Amino acid sequence: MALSKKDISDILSDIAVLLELKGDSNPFKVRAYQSGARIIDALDDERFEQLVAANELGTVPGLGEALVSKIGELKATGKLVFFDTLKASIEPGLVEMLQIPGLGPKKIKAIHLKLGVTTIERLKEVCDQGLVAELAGFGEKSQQKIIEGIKNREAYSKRHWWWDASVIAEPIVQGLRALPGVKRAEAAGSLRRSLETVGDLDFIAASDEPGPIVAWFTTLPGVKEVTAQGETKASVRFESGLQADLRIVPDAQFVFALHHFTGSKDHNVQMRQRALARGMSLSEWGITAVEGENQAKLQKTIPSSVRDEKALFAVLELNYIPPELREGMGEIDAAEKGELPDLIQLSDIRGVFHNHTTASDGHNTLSEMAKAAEALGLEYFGIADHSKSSFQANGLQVDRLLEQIEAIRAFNKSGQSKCHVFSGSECDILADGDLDFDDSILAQLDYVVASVHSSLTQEEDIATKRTIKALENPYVTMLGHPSGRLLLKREASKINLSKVIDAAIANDVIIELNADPRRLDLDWRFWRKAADKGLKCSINPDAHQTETLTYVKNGVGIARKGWLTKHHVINTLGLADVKNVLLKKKASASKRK
Ligand code: DGT
Ligand code: CA
Ligand code: CA
Ligand code: ZN
Repeated sequence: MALSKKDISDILSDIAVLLELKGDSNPFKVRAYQSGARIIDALDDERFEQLVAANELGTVPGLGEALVSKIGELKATGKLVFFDTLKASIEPGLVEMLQIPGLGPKKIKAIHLKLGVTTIERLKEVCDQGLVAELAGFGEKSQQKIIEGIKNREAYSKRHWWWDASVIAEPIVQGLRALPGVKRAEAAGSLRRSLETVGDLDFIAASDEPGPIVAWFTTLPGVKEVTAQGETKASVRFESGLQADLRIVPDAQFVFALHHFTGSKDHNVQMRQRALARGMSLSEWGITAVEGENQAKLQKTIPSSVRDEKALFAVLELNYIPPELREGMGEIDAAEKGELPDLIQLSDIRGVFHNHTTASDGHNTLSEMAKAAEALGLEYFGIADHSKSSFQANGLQVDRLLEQIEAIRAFNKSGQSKCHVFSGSECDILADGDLDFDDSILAQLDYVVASVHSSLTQEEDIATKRTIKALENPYVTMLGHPSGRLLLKREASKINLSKVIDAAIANDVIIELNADPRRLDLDWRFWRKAADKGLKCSINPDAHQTETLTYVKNGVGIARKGWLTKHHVINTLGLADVKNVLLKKKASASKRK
């Protein structure tokens, strides 16, 4: 991806800041980068590109040889070894401190040298102890400002689970659409792309009278602060720290704004390049013919009105690309060849596995859960309470598991619910890869979800072997939350997921896409390739109460990001077919015994 003029000047300013932070003894060097950034900013885009192409940047007054060669390297490779080395040579904590308002490189350097501070946590401690106020050039006031800055940074810089963001966004979209004068409104950005976490919300509305819409948006309930306000746009911050941008455009521009602000950035860059290659210029405002010999001809091929995204993609000779795929990861190529997948939809889901009840750590009983599943229109409902080693989650001992199997049989017989209940277990994979129940017990279940809940800090080869050993147990139907990550909270375990995926395929084991908004595990980035190799997916809500069965929606969004169709996902099968799949697995298990 070619770097823009702005990208390059940003990097030059960053270099100046980093040099200062590092305490480079040559102030001229720092200034050379600062002024280099300013000089480039002042050139107009086209002139800059021409100079680069003609190798004539050196003729610009103020740009020395060193800078010219660095810009050349950035243009040619998209990287700068000098910049990367410089960054790597500085404590990352110090670089992070630059994000705190009022803290520049000089002050950070002073705090680092005098108090030995290298992390933001430690910085907070020394501020709380009053040590920063005592440093020369600081004082009480600037210390207080740093404390405030750290607090705000925690609240505002954090990303949010997609689910939480969508709960806030949905009523806003509905509210916008209901306003008089709003012709169309949509949420864009990472939320629309169904990314697992969301930095901020982006709304686009079509209207000729933006004033009242801005007023409505900035006074929404829950708005804690209006961070920006203009005639056609506004930004607000909600109690949770989540920020939201609104842009209001004329209806004719809506589709271009929607496409642009849906992103991703990588997708947009590739779309613009494709447009340019065809003599067209695509932006958030519209699509036009670039000046030149073909201009007149092109003007005729570009329709006078592009009303929806399907039409926009068609101008660039592409099939419609669903937002979830717009990550710049091959979707444009596939759209050109007509090879985009027919993505799974929420309505394809016919049942759900991996749910908990009051027998372990769930909040609702078997019958409450089954009836809630029935109310959602599901044909089957799988229970998978924790096994005995998960004592912190009230895991079931063998006798309680056998009782539950009986209770489920009785429930199915009673005809209380049209939803068929499968008896399963979320069976712990013990530290050595053995399962928490003997095969003779597992054989009595309809299915088994095998999950790791303990010894999460094993080294990669041990963790990988442990999980693969569990997959080789013929009674294991599916692998639960394979990486063990908790988004924004806990890193994934060290485990080689590519090897785990291959082992799952070899052993005819399904891998779950755990749809709990905090997990979304297996990550979408693995699914496309894995599914191509033959891996089957189960979208599992891991519900611990009736209300969270709807997490399946989050799981479907992530499955779509992973290019999955309904044929890859086992719980799109109807009851009879799914029963067959489970019976076949059990039959092959008993044969192998
Ligand atoms: P987020 O908010 O961090 O979860 O991610 P996004 O994708 O919602 O990013 P955001 O809110 O900064 O911007 C929304 C979209 O606007 C982004 O996906 C693509 C577009 N966009 C923003 N900045 C740029 C840019 O510098 N270049 C291009 N080509 N597109 C941009
Ligand atoms: Ca966003
Ligand atoms: Ca935004
Ligand atoms: Zn679990």
